[in-house]
Amino acid sequence: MAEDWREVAKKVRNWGRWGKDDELGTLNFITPDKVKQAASLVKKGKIFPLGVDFNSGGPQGGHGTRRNPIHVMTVDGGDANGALAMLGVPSPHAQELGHIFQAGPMRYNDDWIMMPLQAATQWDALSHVYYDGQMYNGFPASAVTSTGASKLSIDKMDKKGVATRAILLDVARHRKLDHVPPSTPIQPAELDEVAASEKVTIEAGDVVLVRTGWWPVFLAKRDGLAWAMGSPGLSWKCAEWLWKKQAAAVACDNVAVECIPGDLPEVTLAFHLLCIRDMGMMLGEMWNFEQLATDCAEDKQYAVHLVAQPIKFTGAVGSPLNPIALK
Ligand code: UVW
Repeated sequence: MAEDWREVAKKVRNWGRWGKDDELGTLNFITPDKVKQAASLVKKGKIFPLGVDFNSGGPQGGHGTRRNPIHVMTVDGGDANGALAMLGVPSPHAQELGHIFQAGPMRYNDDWIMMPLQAATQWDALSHVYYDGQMYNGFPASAVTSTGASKLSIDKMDKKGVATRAILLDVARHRKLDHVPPSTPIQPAELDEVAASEKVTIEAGDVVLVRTGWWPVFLAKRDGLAWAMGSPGLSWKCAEWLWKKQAAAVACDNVAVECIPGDLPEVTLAFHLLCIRDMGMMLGEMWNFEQLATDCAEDKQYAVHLVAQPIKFTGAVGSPLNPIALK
């Protein structure tokens, strides 16, 4: 089976397709006409935020290297105001600035957040996973060091922007279930069935949004480890399906887009490797499609205008975001 996976990897490899220096991958499928088509879908003035909450009660914690966000106030009402806080800071300018900030009635609050960039709703950058010492487009794995990614980092996506048409494939609703059963791989044929039942066709440059109904399961149980390890999601075979459709990206309401554990036990995160490393396709994880899905089921419009820009964290291999769908 791992040999079959290697064959598919060769087939779907987009290296060189957009030039040897390309760092955008399948976002290249988003053309100006595609952006116009997406914008023309906005007819009702409805906005659907697709991001989940970033807080200490998120799904992280069971995974060794990731934690939920830690949010601390660095200036708040308890400090009376920031000027007093500054007066206590041992900096040559603190006294002077502290006095300036004390003039008049102005008071303010400030905060910090410490978190893995992969803590909640996020994009995986094209530098997130690799194998055989190479990343997308043949860039060496050594291009990512302790100082960050010099190639394929998430900030490179800003050159293009992620604004295009997206199609919601509501697999859970198609199965007439609240959610796809735990650890169930969704096969390409089912994606075709869902698209046909929704009367939509995936076209080049679309972002495919796959709803498994798994995010509400986390909200109901708040058991991040069980939730992550039992994620239903795409079979590794869906990578080739996305490649044939010339999708710009794919996002899901589970932990990793693909099913966990995967349906190819010999290759961990087999779908990740094909999409990110071979095709150059970003994966969107831990998105929340509930509100959007309810609306789509009502008006039967499963094509939306998606705006899903990552934050320009220089050299980062992923980014949190709050994507929005517009109708
Ligand atoms: C890994 O855990 C490597 O990837 P992701 O967070 O994209 O699922």
